Formats: sequence, C-alpha cells, structure tokens
Amino acid sequence: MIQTDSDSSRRVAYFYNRFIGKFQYGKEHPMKPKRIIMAHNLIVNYGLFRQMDVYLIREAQLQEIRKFHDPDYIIYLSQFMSQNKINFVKEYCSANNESVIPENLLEEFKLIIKWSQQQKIKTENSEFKVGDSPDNPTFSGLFSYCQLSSGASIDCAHSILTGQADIAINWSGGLHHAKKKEASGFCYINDIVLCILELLRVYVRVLYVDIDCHHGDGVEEAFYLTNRVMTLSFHQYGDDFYPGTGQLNSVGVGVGRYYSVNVPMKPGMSDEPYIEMFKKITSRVMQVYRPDCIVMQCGADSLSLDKLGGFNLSIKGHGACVQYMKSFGTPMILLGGGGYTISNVSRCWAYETGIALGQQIDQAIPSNDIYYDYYSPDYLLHFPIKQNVENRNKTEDLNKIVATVYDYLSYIEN
Ligand code: VJV
Ligand code: CA
Ligand code: ZN
Repeated sequence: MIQTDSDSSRRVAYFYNRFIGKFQYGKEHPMKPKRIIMAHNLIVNYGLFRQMDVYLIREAQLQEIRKFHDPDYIIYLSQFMSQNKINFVKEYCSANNESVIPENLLEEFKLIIKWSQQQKIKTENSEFKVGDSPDNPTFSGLFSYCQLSSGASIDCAHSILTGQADIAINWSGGLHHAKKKEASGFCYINDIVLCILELLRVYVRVLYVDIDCHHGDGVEEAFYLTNRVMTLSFHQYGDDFYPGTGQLNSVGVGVGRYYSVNVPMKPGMSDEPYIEMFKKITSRVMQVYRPDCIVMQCGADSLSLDKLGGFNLSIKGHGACVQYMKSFGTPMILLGGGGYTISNVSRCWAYETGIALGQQIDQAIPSNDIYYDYYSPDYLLHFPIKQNVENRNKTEDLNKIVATVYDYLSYIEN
C-alpha cells in the first residue's frame, strides 16, 4: 500500500450493514445490492477497514424520513411493505434456524400498523404507484432497505457535524432520483436530501456533486429554490437517456437561481476530457460558492463497460474526481449510487475508500476474497476500459458548456 497524500491524518467514518446486500430488486433487475457486500469485502481484504472508524448502519425512523418525504407516501411504503417485512424476518429466521421473530422488529412493525391506521390511509386505490413499473418493483424488505440506506446517510451527516470524521462514507446511499412523494429510477427514499437537510441544521452552504452517469434530478428538485445548497451534476444527456432532465439551462429558480449547475454530455466521455471538465467546473464552483461541506454522489455507472451508462471512464479517472474534491480540505461525505457491472462497482468504491484514507491500494485483488471469481480473468483492481469507443462530445462543445457555466456562476454574489 502506498501513501498518496501528505494529510492522511483525516479521519474517515465508514457505514456498513451486510443486510443491505441481501435485498433483491428482482432476479433480472440491473440494481444489485450485493455489490455493496462485494465492495465491503474488498475494503476488508485490502486492510482499509482497520484505518477507519467502522459504524453499523441503523434504520432511519419514520419521523426522520418525514423531514423530506410526504407522510402519506412513507406510510404507503411502510405498511405496504410490512407483510413483506414479516416474510423477510421469517425467511431470515428460518435461514438462520431461529424460530422466534426478534422482539425489536415485531415492536416496530406494530408501530407502523398503528400509525397507518391512525392516518386512515388506504393502500388500495392509492395515488402512489410503487411496483407498477419494472424500474421500481416492490420486494421483500423494501422499506427496511430504504431505512438502512437513509439511516446511514443521515449518520454520515452527524459524524461530520460532531467533528468525529472529516470524511464519511455510505456506499449504500446515493439514491438521487427519489422525489418527495414518488419513487423513480430504482430509488424510493432520497437519502441524499435527508443527509443534506441534516447538514443544513448547522452549515450555511452545502455543495452537492454528482458523478453518476444519470442526472441527479431528485436532489436538484429538492433544493431548486434555495441558495443554501448548490447542486452540480455531470451526466449523460440526450437520445431519451434517463431521466431526461439536467439541461445546461436548468439553473434554479428565485433565490436558487444559478445554484443548480448541470453538465450534460453525450456518450463516450473518457478520462482525460471528463477530468478536465470536472476540474474546470468544480474549481470555479469552490471558489465562488465556498461550501461548508461537500456531499459527493459517486455513482459508478459512469465507468466504462457499465450495463446502463454510456461513458468510458476508468476507475482511476472516476477516482481522480473524488481525489480532486478531497484536495480542497472541506468536510466531505461520499455516497454510492448507480453502477451495474457489479465487479467494477466494488473495485471502484474500494479504490475510492483508499483515496479517502490517502492510501493507494494494490493492483492485485486479495486472493482470499470470497467473491474472487467475479474478478476473473485478470484478478486486478484496474480493469481495461473498452477500446475503440468514440467520444461523441466535440472539444468545442465541451468548452462551450464550461464557458456557459462560468457565465452563470459569475452572477452569484460573493
Ligand atoms: O429509462 C427508464 C424508464 C423506462 C421505463 C421502464 N423500463 C424498464 C425502462 C425504460 C423509461 N429507466 C431507467 C432508470 C435508470 C435509473 C438509474 C438509477 C441511478 O443509477 O441513477 C441511481 C441509482 C432505466 N434504464 C435501464 C432500466 N431502467 C432497466 C430497468 C429494468 C431492466 C432493465 C433496464 C428493470 C427490470 C428489469 N430489467 C428486469
Ligand atoms: Ca450525475
Ligand atoms: Zn445512474
């Protein structure tokens, strides 16, 4: 292992719970929570966990989720999932030879039912349509999955606010498409918005940076009217690529005008032009906005060979963006997000955990990893990117985007 920074003295808080990796959207669904376990195993086997404070993820409570989401939507999600939750607990118990459902889980389950009855919400004929689209299926334990993912992102905020950590990591978060009362794009509860709202209890300005291949629409929408959060998303745009928002001229509204920044690009972006765009834009954003904290969504579907994304980044290119944001020395939260070629996702997030710690991890995947076979045929950390990919972005188009963003940022009062 090689020390990469002079300031490796930064404390890193890492949030994990292996339950997260046990949920399944569906056999054929591209979102595979198992990648979180795979990333964790690399993090353990590379010896990175010994250098961080490792925290067990807890489930966010309904009251906490209410800080952003519509109460009826939460009740809908929670009671609709409660039968599944019982099934899930029973499945868990039988798999582990435990005949009794753990008391604490039963108690919470009863509370959810009581609350939903008080609110007299009917799940039938509901306005909420979770499960109707293949993107957002209902599955066993769905609500627990959401509670764990968002519980960790909220606790990331706390670890930063209390000064316990300089960098906090939740690879099971980053679900940037969830809306106040709507699930979309594999996301149900927006852990990022909940995390940022927590930070705003103390900090004046929070910068959100999103390098997932998709536009961070849910986070942008939540803070579109405010100048206390600047949202910045780099994404693939055009030819009906999901979600279709995030045009260059979506800049925010009212006092939020110019506090939403979008960098839409065509497929084929490779390391060199991507990193150049990233640095040019984030350096100006940091200079103009001077955030108290950075929340970075590190969606790994911007990597080459992703099943859904069309960019062509290497792990080093993706990681260079994380390294660059770290270099400002501002407190930072790293979240996961998309990433559908799961062996590359786990490689990427293990590498970036190393970056947070100022450690460059070895190229050889530790051979004792139980997912070792996933890293065949090379068993190396850095996979070769796809060759002969045309970058469909012309340099002059990219330069125009930078010039326009600089122009927007010039209207921000200092
Ligand atoms: O493009 C879409 C929406 C449709 C309707 C639903 N069909 C299935 C696909 C087209 C218009 N959705 C995107 C959503 C991408 C979400 C990305 C999330 C993140 O990475 O930004 C953050 C976590 C989309 N692209 C590909 C698929 N959905 C897709 C969904 C499936 C599938 C194959 C592809 C769902 C189930 C199954 N296969 C079995
Ligand atoms: Ca993005
Ligand atoms: Zn994505």
